[in-house]
Amino acid sequence: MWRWVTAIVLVSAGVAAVLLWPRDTIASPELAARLDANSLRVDGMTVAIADGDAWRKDGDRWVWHSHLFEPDWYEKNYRERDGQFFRVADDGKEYAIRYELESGFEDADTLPGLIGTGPGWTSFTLQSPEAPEISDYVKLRTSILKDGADFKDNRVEPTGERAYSGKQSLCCTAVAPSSGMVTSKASLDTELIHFKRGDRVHYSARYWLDSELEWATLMDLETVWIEQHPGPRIVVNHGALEIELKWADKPRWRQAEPIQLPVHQWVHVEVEYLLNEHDGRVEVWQDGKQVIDAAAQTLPLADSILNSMEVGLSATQTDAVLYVDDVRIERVPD
Ligand SMILES: [Ca+2]
Repeated sequence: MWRWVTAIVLVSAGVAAVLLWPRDTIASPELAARLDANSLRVDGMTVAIADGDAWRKDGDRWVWHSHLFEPDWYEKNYRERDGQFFRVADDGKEYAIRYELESGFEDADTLPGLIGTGPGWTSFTLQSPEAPEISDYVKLRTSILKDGADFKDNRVEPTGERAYSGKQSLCCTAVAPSSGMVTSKASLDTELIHFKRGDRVHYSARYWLDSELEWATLMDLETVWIEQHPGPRIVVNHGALEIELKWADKPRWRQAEPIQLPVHQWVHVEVEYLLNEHDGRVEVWQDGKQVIDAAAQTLPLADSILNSMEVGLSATQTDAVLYVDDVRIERVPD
């Protein structure tokens, strides 16, 4: 089943990076010429990517920096038949990819019931002080799904406590990260989606905040084929919406005059991305009012496929409780 496959994919990514450590740490003249033709500035460094590896310019040499992705990730993980694209899971099963997904969280009254191709969610992430490392939260996920185990400190679950539509919404509860942790997470995730360069992607959801969020992310679109899973995300910074591309220098698009997200009431958040590694666009609406409209880089690389969505508290720096309802993501015409 998909749920186990997703967990396996996440664990194996780190191992692959170690096994594929390249022998040469200085680029050959042939490779250097390719790198020179495609360099960019990140963090004050000149870097370039070739065949899945990142290289850093050091004087007139290119020095190997890190392994970012498998060069054959697409051939390994996707199939095309009669114009239909399929994602190939680790067990060889094929899943038709989707250009739209919606959820009102009415399918089940417990978290495991939301996981599956029917409801549309394939995993969840509960990274917290009681499950701080990848191995901890993968183990927790397995025990919740397989053994019916209870949550630890963070929770993500359908609730009848409040709803924007129907009888339920998704409630995400997270405690602040402890020292040494980068972030705390309580999100519901799916890898059934598929958006690429040139696509216009519209996201709409209703949120209810229990308190003002100091710094948190409400939705991440990611490619899982590059280390650290880069992609654009919806950020709440000191209570106001902004957009960040989690990649390289992490460019951000903020409101000129930030409007606070209301607390203790439903608020409608909509985001539209035109996907491009240079000349994309990002638009944000809060309760129907446009608050951001900017030219933006919205894809890490030209061939990146955004195949994962995390909804809920995909990151938070403080204790937080968030309700989400009527999530919809879709590819829309220009
Ligand atoms: Ca609902």
